[in-house]
Amino acid sequence: MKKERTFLMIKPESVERGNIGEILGRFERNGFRIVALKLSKLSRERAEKQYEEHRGKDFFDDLVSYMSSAPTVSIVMQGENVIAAAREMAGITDPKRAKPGTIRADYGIDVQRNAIHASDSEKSAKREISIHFGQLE
Ligand code: IDP
Ligand code: MG
Repeated sequence: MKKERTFLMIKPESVERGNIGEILGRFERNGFRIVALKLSKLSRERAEKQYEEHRGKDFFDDLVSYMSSAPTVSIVMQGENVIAAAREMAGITDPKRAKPGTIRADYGIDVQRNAIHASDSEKSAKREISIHFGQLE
């Protein structure tokens, strides 16, 4: 078991609908610890950086507009195997197809407004933490 850090983002619709506490609570109850936390409205530039790998896809512009349209919560979460665990807890991209009990199944609306972002690898986690928090302790 490896102590890791991952980057999570609670997406605009979940912030608007008052689901921040519910979503963060799931991580805390699973033994993970918040090491950085920020509520902010992303600039277009920062949202583009976050989703750089999807540039050129048909949903990219819409996704960037959406993610920079209203406040989001950026989180660095720490714990054993947290990168894979957070992806598991989030569920697959489309909330309608995500496993019951996952965050996306419970709180997501559609494939774009799917409640949460979670880094998909150690490399992505490092890159995303630095985009949103710069250098952390
Ligand atoms: P992931 O968040 O499960 O890793 P990705 O394929 O990396 O999914 O896509 C990043 C984000 O882009 C998704 O979480 C979702 O908000 C959005 N997205 C992905 N595919 C589509 C799509 O087909 N239509 C609209 N939005 C999409
Ligand atoms: Mg992804």
